Amino acid sequence: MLIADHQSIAIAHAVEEGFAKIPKRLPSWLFYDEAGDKIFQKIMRMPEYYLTGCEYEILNTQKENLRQHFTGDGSIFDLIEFGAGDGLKTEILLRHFSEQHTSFQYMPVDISSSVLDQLTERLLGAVPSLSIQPVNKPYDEAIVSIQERDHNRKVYLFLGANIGNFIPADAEHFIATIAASMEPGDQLLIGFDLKKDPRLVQAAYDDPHGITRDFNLNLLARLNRELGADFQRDQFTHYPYYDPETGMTKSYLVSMNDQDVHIEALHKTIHFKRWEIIHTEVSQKYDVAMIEKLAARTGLEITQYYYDRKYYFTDVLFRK
Ligand code: AVJ
Repeated sequence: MLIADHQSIAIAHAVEEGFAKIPKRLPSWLFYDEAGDKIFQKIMRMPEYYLTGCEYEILNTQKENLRQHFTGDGSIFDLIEFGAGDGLKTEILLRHFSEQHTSFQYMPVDISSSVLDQLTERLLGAVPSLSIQPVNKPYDEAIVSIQERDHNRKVYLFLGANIGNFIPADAEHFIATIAASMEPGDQLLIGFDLKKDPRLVQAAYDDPHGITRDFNLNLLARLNRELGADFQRDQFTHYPYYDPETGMTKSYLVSMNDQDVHIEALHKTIHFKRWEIIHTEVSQKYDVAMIEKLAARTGLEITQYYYDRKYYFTDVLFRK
């Protein structure tokens, strides 16, 4: 039996909307259920997925520089993070800041309370002196409610190339929303994956182990589990495509046959033509010109670019 809680109603809406589009699409936030979180951890550990290692390197090498920028005039700051995930990368900063007796409170933002609970428990175990205030709200609501809570300086984190899941126009819109709430002296650190040898990007999303394939196909398994759908995963194939001209990687699930799929929660049968696609994800790669344009259009100034040794990735510090 299907249970109509808030979460599955939101999923049903998103799926109904996505499948009505041409081409069909599913939103990439749907990847992250319990099974998807586990597969994503595996992705982050595979050698082809260079992004994670690059950002670890940057944060480890630059943690003191970042601390000095964040500390500013020495007044307490709120460190607000969107999409912390398992928090392993942020932990590098949190641990260092605590060791240096930096005056800040950590505010991870997530719409999933179970993700926040797990993160809070793990970080308090790893960094016992940490002051942590989880914010269980959508990003836009969180930005407003944190403003109302205290008048501390704000430092926003959006790491892990999560911004890549937005098409550039939506990325601009999201950054503009943060920028609008920033006061002079507030800062924002964003992780961008950079354009590079197209073969390396392609391999990161089309790994030979089939882990990214499983990640993509888990969407269908999730719809089977949560919406009572009857997708057959061997009837769809994972196809990611990197376009070095635009820097955009698009991931698809391609229907290998003409088929009907019934979705119980929607009381609907969806038809897929042979070789019809479902667009499931965008992973945008940037260059410096694109980042400068983003800054200019959102009214932010760039303080510093931090790179890994190979120049595959950059964490960029912005200020108002
Ligand atoms: C978590 C959005 C940064 O786009 O690289 C990894 C997700 N998708 N492999 C990315 C992902 C396929 C990832 N982000």
